[in-house]
Amino acid sequence: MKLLITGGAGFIGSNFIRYWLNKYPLDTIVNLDALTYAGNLENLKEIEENKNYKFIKGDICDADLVNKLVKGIDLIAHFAAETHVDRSVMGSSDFVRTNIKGTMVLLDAAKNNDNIRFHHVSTDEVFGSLDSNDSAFNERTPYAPRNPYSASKAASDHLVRAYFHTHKLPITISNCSNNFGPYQFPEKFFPLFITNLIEGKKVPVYGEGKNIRDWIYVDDHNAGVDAIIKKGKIGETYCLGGETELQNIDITKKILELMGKSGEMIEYVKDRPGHDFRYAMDITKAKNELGWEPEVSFEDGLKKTIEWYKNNEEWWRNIKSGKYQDYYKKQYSHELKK
Ligand code: NAD
Ligand code: TDX
Repeated sequence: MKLLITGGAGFIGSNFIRYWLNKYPLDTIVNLDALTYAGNLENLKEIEENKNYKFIKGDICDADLVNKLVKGIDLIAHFAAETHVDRSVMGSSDFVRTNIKGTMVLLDAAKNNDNIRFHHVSTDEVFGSLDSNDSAFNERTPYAPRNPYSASKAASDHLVRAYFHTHKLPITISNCSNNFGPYQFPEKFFPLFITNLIEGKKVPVYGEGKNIRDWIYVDDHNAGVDAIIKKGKIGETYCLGGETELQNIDITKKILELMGKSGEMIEYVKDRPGHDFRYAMDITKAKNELGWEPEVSFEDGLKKTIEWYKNNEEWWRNIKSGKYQDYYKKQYSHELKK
């Protein structure tokens, strides 16, 4: 199979490419990524020489480029997005552009080229926010996004389904809960907290730290996407999650404990505006129809993740200092001059 992966230089996409080439070494992957602040080719260093892998620096909103790249492709797995909720609070435009327009450009290219199979990677945030006693989200939960990031992802999901109904494009969608693991950009909760503690800095807990997320180790998410690609029914949506609901403050205390730090390292800071209280996923459909379920326990995943950040200080220190982008300036200077 020949796959076009979008956003493969980011956190989940780079883990997906490694996972896929490891499991299906005869498949070919083209990775289209704009290398925004969140994209980092260091994430894929060990496979850059693989003859079945090719990187293209480009924007998913560039219809000419996308139309060229989809020729001969069997499947698009669409990971590219603006993903950080706090950034979407500061400004929506990149989110609307990449997440909505970019998805539309990819859908059009797929539709106009022999109805290429299209898998869209989405999030549990499109369903909104749960109270403590509400049932977990499932595939029939009405959409109720509450921040510009989730609103833009919700719009992209609707577009993907619209192309299935209107143009018979063979699509599938996954809505997954919060991921953690190696190569996550250190603006997100886990890598920010772990790297701050290695640096001897405090960790900023929003509000009282009572908000709840359902955490899944990144490889389990990618195994779920794999299961949908191989066994999912065309036109269907699958909810994926780790079945591990935890309050932010409890995770913070666990990270402090595993890293041998005291509660004095916690700094309670101003809450995120419109901070969704709780996300939780009911993954019964994926379990029953795909035979998929998460395999990595939260405790094991957290230990592996902390170890990874301890063993890869150069990777995240280059990001925190901004040095990682110097590489692209050299490598792609001809394009940046345009
Ligand atoms: P990320 O921010 O780490 O990576 C996003 C990647 O997309 C980067 O490499 C970036 O350069 C690229 N990109 C951004 N705009 C682009 C554009 N216009 N053209 C081409 N490339 C572009 O994101 P992530 O956490 O790996 O998330 C990947 C996908 O999974 C997203 O669609 C996100 O909504 C979804 N998701 C994430 C989580 C999570 O917890 N991180 C959970 C559920 C779903
Ligand atoms: O410094 C922080 N302090 C803090 O208390 C940060 C960065 C986060 N938090 C809290 C906010 C959330 O309740 O931790 C929780 C997790 O925050 P994020 O890592 O920013 O994730 P979240 O907002 O839940 O969204 C994530 O999961 C769904 C991803 O960023 C999305 O891309 C994905 O779709």
